[in-house]
Amino acid sequence: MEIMANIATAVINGKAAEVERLINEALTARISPNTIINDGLIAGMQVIAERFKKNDIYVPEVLIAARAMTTGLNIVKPMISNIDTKPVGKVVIGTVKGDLHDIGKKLVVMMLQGAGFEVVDLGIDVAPEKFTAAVVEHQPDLLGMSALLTTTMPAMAETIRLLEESGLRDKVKVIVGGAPVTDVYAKQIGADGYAPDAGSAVDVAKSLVE
Ligand code: B1M
Repeated sequence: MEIMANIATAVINGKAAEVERLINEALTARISPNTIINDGLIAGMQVIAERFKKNDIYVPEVLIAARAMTTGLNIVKPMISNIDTKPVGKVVIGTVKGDLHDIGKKLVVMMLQGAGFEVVDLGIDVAPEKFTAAVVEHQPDLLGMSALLTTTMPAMAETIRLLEESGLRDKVKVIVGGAPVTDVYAKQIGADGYAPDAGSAVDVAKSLVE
């Protein structure tokens, strides 16, 4: 559908006002909010995720596209509460204890939302106890942890240990990331997945909920 392709292109180009105009046009043409989200907004963000992963674009373009997508989501979200949109999965995410870096984590959150995940963002400096309490409260499919400091990486292992001790480890898949984190480290601490960037985080998250 041409109008969906145009919405996706407007997201890719970060044109929030254009996204708004096209969505209103689509709604007037009685296109469902669900179609607008999946075939317009998310389709656009998928292209952004791919380009970001390949280093064809950088953080500012991702943020601008994400802002355009959010503008669109805010228009259609109130209309979808009672219809058939089911999130791809639920993710609880946070930057680990002692760590205040959140730019990368925010990108991961936006990409996950763009791919259709429901995300509960616990913010920064999240203690293992807070992560486990959130797993009990929100019952997510995935728990995501971000760390940017070598000194805070061990908090990821602590959180996984606490999940095990609390009998929650088999209830949730754990995905980790952040500049100093590696695939080897992720395996060493018993995480289920590792992603080097926000685009790959979506791929890993999807593969873990399948
Ligand atoms: Co800090 N800092 N910082 N810092 N900071 C680094 C990380 C550092 C590498 C700079 C350096 O020395 N070269 C260094 C860490 C050294 C180390 O431990 N190896 C460092 C340091 C030392 C510190 C302080 C200790 C400095 C001081 O006070 N002496 C201090 C610590 C504060 C604390 O956390 N307790 C500190 C503070 C800060 C600011 C507050 C000033 C600011 C953070 C602001 C904020 O986030 N709101 C800051 C910044 C901006 C940086 C740098 C410059 C940039 C980080 C960033 O945002 N990158 C950073 C240097 C660098 O990385 N080159 C540095 C852009 C972002 C898009 O990338 O976060 O890697 P990134 O996220 C990527 C991937 O990693 C991945 O996807 C993202 C998008 O592709 N990813 C995930 C991230 N989380 C993921 C989770 C996933 C999957 C993928 O699954 C759940």
